[in-house]
Amino acid sequence: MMIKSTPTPALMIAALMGLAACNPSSEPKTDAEGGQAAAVVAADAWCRPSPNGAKAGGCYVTLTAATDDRLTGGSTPRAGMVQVHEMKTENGMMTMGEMAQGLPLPAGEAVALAPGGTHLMLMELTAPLVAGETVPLTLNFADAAPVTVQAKVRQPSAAGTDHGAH
Ligand SMILES: [Cu+2]
Repeated sequence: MMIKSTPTPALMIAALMGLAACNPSSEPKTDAEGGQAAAVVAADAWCRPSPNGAKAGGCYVTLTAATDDRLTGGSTPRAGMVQVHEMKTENGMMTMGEMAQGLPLPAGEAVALAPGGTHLMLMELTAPLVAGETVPLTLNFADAAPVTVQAKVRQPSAAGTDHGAH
C-alpha cells in the first residue's frame, strides 16, 4: 500500500478546516485562486443491500477529479450520516474506520471505492437499503462543488469485477 505524505502546509490547513466544518450544507464555496472550482466526475455509484435491522450500509463509486482534491464525506436523505471509511488490518483482523483527512483524489486519476476497500458508510439508516431501489447520494469534496449521484442498490457482482458483465 502506498501512503503519500503531504508536507505542504496549505494542504494541512485545508484538512484541519475540513475537519472543523461539521455543517457541510451551509459551507460557503469560495475559491481563493479566483478560478472556478473544478468538477469531480462520479461514475458507477451503487450500494450494497443492508441486512435487515442493520443501521449502516456501504456504498461505492468511482471518482475522477480534474485537479487534486479529496473526498471528505457526503449526505443522503436515507441516513443520518455519511462517512468515508477505509479498511485496515490490525492484529490480523479487518477493521474499518473513518478517513479523518478524507480520501485523496489525484488529478485525472479514477479512484474506485469498492467492497473490501474504501467505501462510503451510511450510518443511522432511516430504512434498510433494498436491492432494486435507487438512493440519492451527495458527495462532498475539499475543493470541488458537491456532486449528487443516484446509487443503485444491488448485490456485489459474483465475479468480483463490475466490468465483465457483457
Ligand atoms: Cu464502513
